[in-house]
Order: sequence, then C-alpha cells, then structure tokens
Amino acid sequence: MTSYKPFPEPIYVTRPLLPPLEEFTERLKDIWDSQMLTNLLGTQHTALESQLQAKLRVPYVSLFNNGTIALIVACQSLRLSGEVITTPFTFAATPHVLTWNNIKPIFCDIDPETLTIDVNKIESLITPQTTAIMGVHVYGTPCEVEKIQELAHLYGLRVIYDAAHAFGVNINGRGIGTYGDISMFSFHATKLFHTAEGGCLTYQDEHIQKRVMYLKNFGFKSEEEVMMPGINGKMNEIQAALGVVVLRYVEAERQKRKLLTRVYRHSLKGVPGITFVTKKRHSVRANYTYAIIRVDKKQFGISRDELHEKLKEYNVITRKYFYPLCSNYACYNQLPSARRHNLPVANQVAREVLSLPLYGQLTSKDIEKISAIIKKLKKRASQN
Ligand code: T4K
Repeated sequence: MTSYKPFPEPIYVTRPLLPPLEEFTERLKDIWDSQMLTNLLGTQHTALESQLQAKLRVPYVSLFNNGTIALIVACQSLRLSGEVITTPFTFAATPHVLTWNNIKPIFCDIDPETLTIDVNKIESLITPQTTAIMGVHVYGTPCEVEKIQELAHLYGLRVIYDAAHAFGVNINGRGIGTYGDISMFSFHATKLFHTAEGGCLTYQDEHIQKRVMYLKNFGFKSEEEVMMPGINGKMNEIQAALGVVVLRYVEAERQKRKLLTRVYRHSLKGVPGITFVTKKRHSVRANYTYAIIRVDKKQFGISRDELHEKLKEYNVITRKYFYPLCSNYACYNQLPSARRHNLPVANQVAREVLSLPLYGQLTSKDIEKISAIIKKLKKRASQN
C-alpha cells in the first residue's frame, strides 16, 4: 500500500555523492604534509587530471575552479569574438560566458526530441560576425555533433560544447569531450561527478593545451614571463583530492541512478500528460544525471508549475531546469534572436519541463512513492 503522507524530510532534486569521509581525510593528510594547498603541479591535481583523461576518454584535460570560468577561458583560448550561435535552453552560465567575452549570443531554437540546439536552424543564423557554435549537451543528451561539425567546416567556425551535464557520456565508445574544439564539464556539487565546485576543459590540440595553461594561470609562463592576460582558474588541491575520491564511486552512483530512472519510467508509464525526456539512443552511453519529465497541462489536468508547487506539500522539491529560458532574461530579451516567435520549441519546452529528484541515496520505494503522488495529483485534477 503506497503512503501519500509527505516525506518526513525534504527530498531535494539532487544530493551530492559523498564518499566515505575517511578516504577524503586520508588524502587531506597528504596535503597537510606537503603544505601545498594549490598548485598546478600538485599531487592531487596531477592525479585527478590523469584519471579523468582515462575516464572521459580524452587526450587532454585541464582542471578549473568551476565550470563557468573554464568556459570563459575556452572562448578566450579560441579568440572568439563577434557572434556565437547557442541554445537558449540551458543554465544562465552558457550565454553569460559569451557576454563576459564581449560576444553577442545568438539564440537558436532547439530540437523537439533531443532538446539540444536544432542543427537545421543554425545555418540561417550565420553572419559574417559569427565565429563559433556553442552547443549544450543538455541533461547529458549529446547534440548532433557530426552535423554541427560539418556546418563548422563549411563556414570556418569553431565549435565549443558546454558539456556541464555530460560527465562520462560516450557516443559509440567515443568520449563526448572529444567532439568540437573544446568541451567544458562542470564538477559542481549537483553533478554526477563533482569536486564541490570545479570543472574542466577537454580538447585534442596541444596548442590549445598551451593557451589554456597560460590563460588559467594569469598568463604566466615562468616567474618572470607573462604571455597573455590570463585569469585565476586553478583548481586547488583540496577540490582535486575530493575529486580523486569521488571518482572511485561515480560508476556505482551512475548504476543506482540508472536503476532509479527505470523505476520512474515504469511507475509513470502511461500517465496521460507525462512524458520522459529524452528517448534512449543505443549509440549513447547515458549518465543518468537528471530525471526530467514534460507535463502537458491539457492531458495531465494541471500545469508543470502547479505540479511543482503541489509536490512541495509532500516535501518533494523539484526544479524547473531550465525555466526561464535564457533568451527571456532581461539582459537578453532585447536581442532579435531572442524573440519568442524565433524560438517556439524552446519556449514551449521551458514551460513543460520538471526535474524530479534523482540521486543514489534514494531508494526504489522513494521513487515509487513520488510517482504515486504524481498519479494521485493527476486523479484529483481529473475529478475537478
Ligand atoms: N552550463 C550548464 C549547462 C550548467 O548547468 C552549469 C551549471 C554551468 C554551465 C556552470 O557550471 P558551474 O560554474 O556551476 O560549474 C545548480 C548549480 O549551481 C549549477 O552548477 C548547475 N549548472 C545548475 C543546473 O544547477 P541551482 O542553483 O539550481 O542548484 P542549487 O545550489 O539550488 O542545488 C540544487 C539542490 O541540490 C539543492 O536544493 C539541494 C541540493 N544540494 C546542492 C548543493 C550545492 C545539496 O544537497 N548539496 C549541495 O552542496 O544551480
């Protein structure tokens, strides 16, 4: 018998993967002994970088203090300017990074299936000022990487991927971070793999490696030589140590989330007005970072916003990732590309998506209960 009583404690949209504390303190001891708290060649930093190369299946990894700074440096390292075509259906950081580089974001609508940038709509947005395409593998779903690359080759553009959500995602065994010129992964506490705050860039070109190294460390080449105006993007040893320990448990966390995702899909199957985002593609190794549904008010009876509010009464704290749409922010809504009629799919999707709780500490029973509450709310809506 399912209980519809509220959960005794809030069930948040996510909880960080917390490895056994002793494993972390053991590494902290090494840091204390070395007295090296932050250093590009620190033991923890070096260990994490090389372990991530293997995990992400990429030739180069450069660690950062957070994903946003990493993405700012990615744009700098390719010397992007003018206009960059991107998606409005993303976290605020994506377009903000362009603005911080004095680049105008040009918003392109999204594909209704994958919710990533619609490759069929990119070409008409290319102008003489366009220097790059910035795709986002939103919720870990890969963009149409091959088609984007073809367009980039044809028009002489760079490609950057915001892979903040895509840790460990592969396409036919190839690391997602090997597509385009540069990819950025976020290691924020809310991500599958994390270092509390943090991130990295991945790329294939050793020249990019050099520029990124300078740019994230004030432009220093040596104590007395500054090559370019860099920033402080360094990940510290404590973050890196946490990363080394979290990495040991990340596959187990992924497996738990995979199972819980199955339970959600099974429990909510056939509920009118609820669909799961997005369809599984066989070529893609997913990471199960998010459990996203779309709520169709007509069929479900109540809107996404109402469901979000009602679930709070049961201590289920969902999030509307990604609402509002970036193109509707006050700082961007004056742009011609941001007009709603240019972005019909993105505007509709942003009104319908809801991120349900998903993290390894939850049990199948918790997921069944959340699903049962959603079904109960549907039933109640149908009776009114
Ligand atoms: N590009 C994309 C596409 C991104 O999604 C992001 C970040 C970035 C770029 C930038 O990367 P970073 O610079 O952040 O590395 C969160 C995160 O702050 C942000 O990293 C993330 N995307 C975004 C999607 O979500 P909030 O404000 O929605 O999350 P917050 O802090 O409210 O956390 C959600 C829930 O998680 C909390 O209600 C409780 C739980 N939580 C959170 C934290 C931080 C914990 O239990 N423990 C924790 O330590 O933005």
